[in-house]
Amino acid sequence: MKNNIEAFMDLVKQRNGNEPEFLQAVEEVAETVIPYIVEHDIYYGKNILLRMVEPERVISFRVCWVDDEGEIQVNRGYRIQMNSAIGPYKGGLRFHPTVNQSILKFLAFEQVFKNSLTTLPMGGGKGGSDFDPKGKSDNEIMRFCHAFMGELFRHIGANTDIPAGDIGVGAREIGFLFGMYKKLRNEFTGVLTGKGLSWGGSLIRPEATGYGTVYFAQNMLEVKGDSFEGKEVVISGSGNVAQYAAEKSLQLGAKVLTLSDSSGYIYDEEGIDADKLKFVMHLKNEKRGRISEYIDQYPKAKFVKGETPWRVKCDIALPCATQNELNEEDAKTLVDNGCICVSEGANMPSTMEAVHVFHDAKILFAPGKASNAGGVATSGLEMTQNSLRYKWTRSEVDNKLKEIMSDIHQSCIEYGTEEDGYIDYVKGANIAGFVKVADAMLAQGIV
Ligand code: NDP
Ligand code: 2IT
Repeated sequence: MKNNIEAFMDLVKQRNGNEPEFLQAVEEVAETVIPYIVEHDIYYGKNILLRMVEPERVISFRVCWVDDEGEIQVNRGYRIQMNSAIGPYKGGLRFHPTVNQSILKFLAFEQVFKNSLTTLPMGGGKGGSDFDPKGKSDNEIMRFCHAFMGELFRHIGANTDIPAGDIGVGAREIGFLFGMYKKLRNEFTGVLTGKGLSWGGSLIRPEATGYGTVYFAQNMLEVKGDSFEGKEVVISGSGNVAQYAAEKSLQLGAKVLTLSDSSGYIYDEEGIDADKLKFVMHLKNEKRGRISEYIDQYPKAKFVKGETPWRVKCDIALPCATQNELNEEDAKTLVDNGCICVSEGANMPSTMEAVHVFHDAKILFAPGKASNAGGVATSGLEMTQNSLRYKWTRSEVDNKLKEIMSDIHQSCIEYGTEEDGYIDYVKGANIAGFVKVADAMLAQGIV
C-alpha cells in the first residue's frame, strides 16, 4: 500500500514540484483514499485520483488599478476551476499577499471534497489575488475589486462558477465585486454568495463557518457523552470564522480564552465573554484594527507577540486563522495539556505531522474539509434561495446548517470508524467526499 501511495505522489510531485501546499493537501487525501480505491474494483485502475488532482482549468490574469496616490498598481488574479462533476465550481476568493498558485490549488482541491460532503450539488473551485487589503482605503478596495471582476466576470456565472469570501474577502468586497459583475453582465443573479441581506444574501451566512465548526465539535463530543458546557476553548484568528466560533462556544456555555492575528495572540484568563467579543467584532470589522488593541480595553488580559495560542492549556482547540498554523510541537503540547477535541475552522491549519499526533493520541480531531464546511453549505443554501427568489428565516437556515453538519459527521462515522471503535475523521471525510465525486466522474465518462 505504501508503494501505491508513494508511486502516486511521485507522479504528482513531478508535475507540481514547486507547489508545497498543494502536494501536502493531496498527500493527506492519498494516504486514506488510495487504500480505499485498491479495495474497491469500481475505482481501481481508472486513474480517478490522478484525474482529480489535475484542475479542470487554471485561470491567471493581470489586475491593474490606481491607488490613492495616483500610482498604478499591478496584481495577479486567479481562479482555479478544480472539479465540476457534481455541480458548478464553488469556493471562495482570498486576497492576501501570500496568495499563489500552490495555495489556491490546495484550497480548490480541499473544496472539492468539502463541497461533496455538504450533501449539496456543488463542484469545487477557489480564487483570489496577491493583493494586500491591509491599510488600503475603502476607495482603493473598491477600485481593486472592480478591476479584479473586470476580468473574472467572463469565467464565472450562477450556473458555472460561484465565488464567495475567504481571507481578506468579506461583505465589503463581495459588494464591490457583485456591483461590477451586475454592471458588466446587466443581470441580477446569485453569481456570488455572502451577499448583503437586502440584495440576495442569506441569514446566517456570516456566522455559518464558525457556528458549523462548533456544531461539528459538539457532534464529536456527543459521541463521547460530552458537551461544550464548562469547557475551556482556545481559538486562533480573529476574523470571520474565529469570531463566530467564539460566539457559538459562549452560547453553549464554554469559556473562550484566546484569539489571535498574524501579530500574536491575546490570552484572557477571565474569559472573552459576549461583551468583550462585541468589542473584538467592532475592532476587527469596523475599525479594522489589530487584536493587540484588546489589552488597551481589557488590561488584565495579556498579548503574546509573534506566537500562536497552542501553549495555553485548554479542553478544546479551534484553529481558525490559516494553513499550517499548528505544527507537530503544538499538537504534542495540546495533547500533553489535556486537550480532548480539535475542530478546524481554517483550511489545513494543522500540518500533516500535527494530524498524525492527534491521530496517535486518539483524541477527537476534525479536518477542515468536514468541520468548516458549514460556510460553503450555507452558501449553497443562499444559492437555493436565489434560485427560488425566496428568503428563509434565521432559524430555518440555522436548522438546515445544523442538519448538514450532523450529516457530515455521520458520513465520517460511516467511512472512518476503525476496528477499535476510534473514529478517524480524516479518513472518513476524505473517503466520503471522494466516493460521491468519483461516482459522478465515472458516470460521465472520460471528459
Ligand atoms: P478573515 O480575513 O476574516 O480572518 C483571517 C484571520 O486569520 C485574521 O485574524 C488574520 O490575521 C489571520 N491570519 C491570516 N493569515 C495569517 C497568517 N499567515 N498567520 C497568522 N494569522 C493569519 O478570514 P476568515 O476568518 O474568513 O478565514 C479564516 C480561515 O478560515 C482561512 O483558512 C479560510 O480559508 C477558512 N475558511 C473560511 C470560510 C469563510 O466562510 N470565510 C469558510 C471555510 C474556511 P491578520 O489580520 O493579522 O491577517
Ligand atoms: O473555504 C471555504 O469553504 C470558503 N471560503 C467558503 C466558500 C464558499 O463558497 O462559501
